[in-house]
Amino acid sequence: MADHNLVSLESHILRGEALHPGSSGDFTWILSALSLAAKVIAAKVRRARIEDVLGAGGATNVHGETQQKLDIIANEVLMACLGDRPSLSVVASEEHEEPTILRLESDGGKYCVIFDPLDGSSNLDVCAGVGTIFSILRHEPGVLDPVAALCQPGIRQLAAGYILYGSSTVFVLTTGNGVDLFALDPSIGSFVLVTPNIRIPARGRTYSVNEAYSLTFPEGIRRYLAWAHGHGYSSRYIGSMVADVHRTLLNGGVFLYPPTAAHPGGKLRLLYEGNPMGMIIEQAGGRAVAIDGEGRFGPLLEVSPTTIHQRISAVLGSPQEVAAVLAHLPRVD
Ligand code: AFP
Repeated sequence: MADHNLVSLESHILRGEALHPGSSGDFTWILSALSLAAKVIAAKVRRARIEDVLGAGGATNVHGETQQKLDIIANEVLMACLGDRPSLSVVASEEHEEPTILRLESDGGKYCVIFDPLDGSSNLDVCAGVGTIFSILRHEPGVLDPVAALCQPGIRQLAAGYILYGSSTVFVLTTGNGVDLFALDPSIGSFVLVTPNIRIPARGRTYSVNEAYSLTFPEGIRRYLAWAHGHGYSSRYIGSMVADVHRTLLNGGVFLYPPTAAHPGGKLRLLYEGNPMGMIIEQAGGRAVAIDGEGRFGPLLEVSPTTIHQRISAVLGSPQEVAAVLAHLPRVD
């Protein structure tokens, strides 16, 4: 590709499909639904204050968190855009307790989509960055139970991505062959490729964690933070995983959500947040690990989920920075 070529998200996906002769185009069709949903949600986020859809919607989601009005709207937009894609079997939203079965395998259902419609939504009222996160899995043939179809380790994801509604709207996508970044050009209504094949810097002296909980972090994480304080590190934390991970991806550093007193097993949702963000980071040359309160750790993408709303503690980012965190955890033999 010549540098001056203008490539939209849709043409980029079609080009990828052309590399696989015999491809049915089903997968491309799903990604185009996500792109459409992203544009609709971006427009709604931009007009949120004008349309008065900020603030709590009243209901609580399955995690006991108050749903913001825009959470509910974003969820409906995604369901509406994905609902008619003929190859989709099951979708799971962070906002819904149960997965939605769209069609059976015998009726052509081949793929599952998992999404967090508006991550970081507690930041909406203050105009800080929020995002949509998604993960696409193959529906393994013969698996009838929708929960079993979704409970696959992150290494089996076919694609993952996020859309950050920040000072500009960006769509970050991996289909397992590197990570590409598209920016929404509002004047033409298209996501255009701005950075192909993003690589995360190997290092970056920035850690991103909610340090207010540090008294209840495992001792190894507290030791790491004391080490970072003495080694010239900066701290950056928005409280919106998409925004915090996006900064980490571009600038390097490490993002952590360790076990805390409030969430001893971790707060991040494995299927909705951990796996897709972990795949993006690893596809960009970074590292994503799951940790526990005793200092045990292992590859995040190899964790086998048992429930769709399972939570996890994770560390992800530049390979050298993740290694620096792990070096402070106690040895567990
Ligand atoms: P919300 O979507 O409820 O705002 O939660 C966002 C989130 O799951 C993730 O995006 C953040 O990294 C994390 O929670 C922030 O949690 P703390 O507020 O406990 O730091």
